[in-house]
Amino acid sequence: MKEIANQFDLKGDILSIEPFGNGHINRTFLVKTTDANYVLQGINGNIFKTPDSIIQNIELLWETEPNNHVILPMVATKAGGYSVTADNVLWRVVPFAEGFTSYEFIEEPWQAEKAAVAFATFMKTFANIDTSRLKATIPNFHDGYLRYQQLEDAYAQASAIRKDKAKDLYAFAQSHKVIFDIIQKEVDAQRIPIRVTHNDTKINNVLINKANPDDFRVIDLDTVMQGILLYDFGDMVRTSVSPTEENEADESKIIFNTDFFEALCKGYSVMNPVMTQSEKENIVNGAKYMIFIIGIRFLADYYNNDVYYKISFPEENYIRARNQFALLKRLEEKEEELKAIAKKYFK
Ligand code: ADP
Ligand code: GN1
Ligand code: MG
Repeated sequence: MKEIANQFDLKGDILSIEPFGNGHINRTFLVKTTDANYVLQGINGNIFKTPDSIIQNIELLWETEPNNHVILPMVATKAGGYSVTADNVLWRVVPFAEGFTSYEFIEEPWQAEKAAVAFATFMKTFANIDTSRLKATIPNFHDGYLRYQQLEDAYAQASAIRKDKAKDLYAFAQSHKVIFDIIQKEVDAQRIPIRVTHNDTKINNVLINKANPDDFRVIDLDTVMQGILLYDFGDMVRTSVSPTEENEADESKIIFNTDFFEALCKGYSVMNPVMTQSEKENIVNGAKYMIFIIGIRFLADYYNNDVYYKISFPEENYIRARNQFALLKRLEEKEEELKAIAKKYFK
């Protein structure tokens, strides 16, 4: 690790390199030197087949908005460029954001509001980039029909034990597939436009300055590419409205907090002037789309014997899928109330 870290233009001498963070995909390390701290990440090559496209996309963001305070700069290598490849893994470095914090779940509405402002600001800041210039780092990433097909393929080859264990979840998935149709129809009719989107607006992908919550950085830029606004809003809802972690053991703790939802709408309403009527009307459908799509991805990975998401115990992907579907059920119970709240902020 030290050999890799030393190829970057770091200030000072390396003191330690320790595993860091909570992501499901990449390998993240905190590098401490005599002068500064950095985050070193190895991009998961099984998932990102063209990891260099991630670096190119981030370079494009910086090229377009060189003075922005929304994302973190990449640290250059001594050889020039922003990445080092070792044993087929692409490594990159960003400064550690001193004095900033991220939340694994929301505890108070203001945190949801700030996160929504952060992700909305990200989208506004880079809105002028021609979306076709961004590389698809994971092609068809939020394609609901593809994800559903992947679930069916995974199910077809799953072990009898796992099929039986998750049979209620599979039935739930079958009965909810229609969720994808509503949004797809709007996209096909171009009532929902393609934009520069983050695509992984999980709440722990925004860092908030502890001394000044209006100062933030949006991180985890690996899936910045073409997308629709509702993916970004929807994934924030998915990861904010229940004060629980994705692998919460007790299903009864999964709730849909309407105050947190309202705070997200309030924060995100800065997008109002650029949003189309269809985007505004489909806010709640976007949340359903993202909760459902991530639920079926966790379920498919469970059937595939956990080849995609990192797990820390054997049934973790089953629990994650169960919790997403529980959240979707909680949403459905108050769908009309949520639509009324959304309407107040997106008019
Ligand atoms: P992954 O793609 O695996 O989710 P992230 O880039 O989101 O990786 O990093 C994982 C976690 O590490 C984040 O949720 C955040 O808490 C922390 N983190 C990442 N980068 C930084 C940074 N530059 N400064 C401070 N904390 C960071
Ligand atoms: C992954 O990298 P991380 O942990 O922020 C995943 C997202 C899922 C999320 C579910 C590249 O995000 O799509 O929503 O897990 N990222 C990728 O927690 O697949
Ligand atoms: Mg992350």
